[in-house]
Amino acid sequence: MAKVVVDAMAMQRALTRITYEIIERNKGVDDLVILGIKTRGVYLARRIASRLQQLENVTVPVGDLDITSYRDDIEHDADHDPKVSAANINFSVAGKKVILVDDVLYTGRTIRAAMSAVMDLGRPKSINLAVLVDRGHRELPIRADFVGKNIPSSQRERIKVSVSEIDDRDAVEIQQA
Ligand code: 3GP
Ligand code: 5GP
Ligand code: MG
Repeated sequence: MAKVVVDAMAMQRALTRITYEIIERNKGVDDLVILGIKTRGVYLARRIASRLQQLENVTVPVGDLDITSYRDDIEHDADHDPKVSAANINFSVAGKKVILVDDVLYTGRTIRAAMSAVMDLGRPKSINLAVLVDRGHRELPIRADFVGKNIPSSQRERIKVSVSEIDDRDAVEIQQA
């Protein structure tokens, strides 16, 4: 049984709020770049960029970070951390205010890997993290700066994020494993 905890309207509002918070925190949009973590983080990143375009009339560069698992299931591999590749980013991050965007924040290991991939490209001025859902269970000292919704979860539960670009709708659901 899946329970919808964020519907399409709520997701839209959360992303709009996060966009305002990004503008406010950065005192504008100068030097911002947005990097979405595949797969669904990329679509959320693009939506934030298009709201920045509407609100501030600026085009903020958006790039993709590729995450590779060591196994083909979705479970975390106990022995390996996720690998994140910044190979496809064709603009400089040096001196930029980087906003990382992911759908779900869980142990924090993906974000740790994403930060090192970004820093291998150049020295950003700052890195901030925006996530649609924070489900808790952090294993590293990592937190999000911008959160759509905190969903305290049990380890057994799965948070299903759907985005209309690739799924049938916009929604966040809790599934019992
Ligand atoms: P995403 O690539 O859009 O983020 O990992 C493949 C997909 O499975 C991910 O989609 C993620 O949303 C989803 N998923 C659901 N539960 C989990 C989980 O516990 N761990 C991981 N790594 N992915 C999960
Ligand atoms: P972390 O590295 O913080 O443990 O996990 C973050 C990554 O794993 C995110 O990119 C996310 O896609 C995925 N993830 C972990 N738990 C969940 C979950 O419950 N639901 C979804 N949709 N993704 C998850
Ligand atoms: Mg993800």
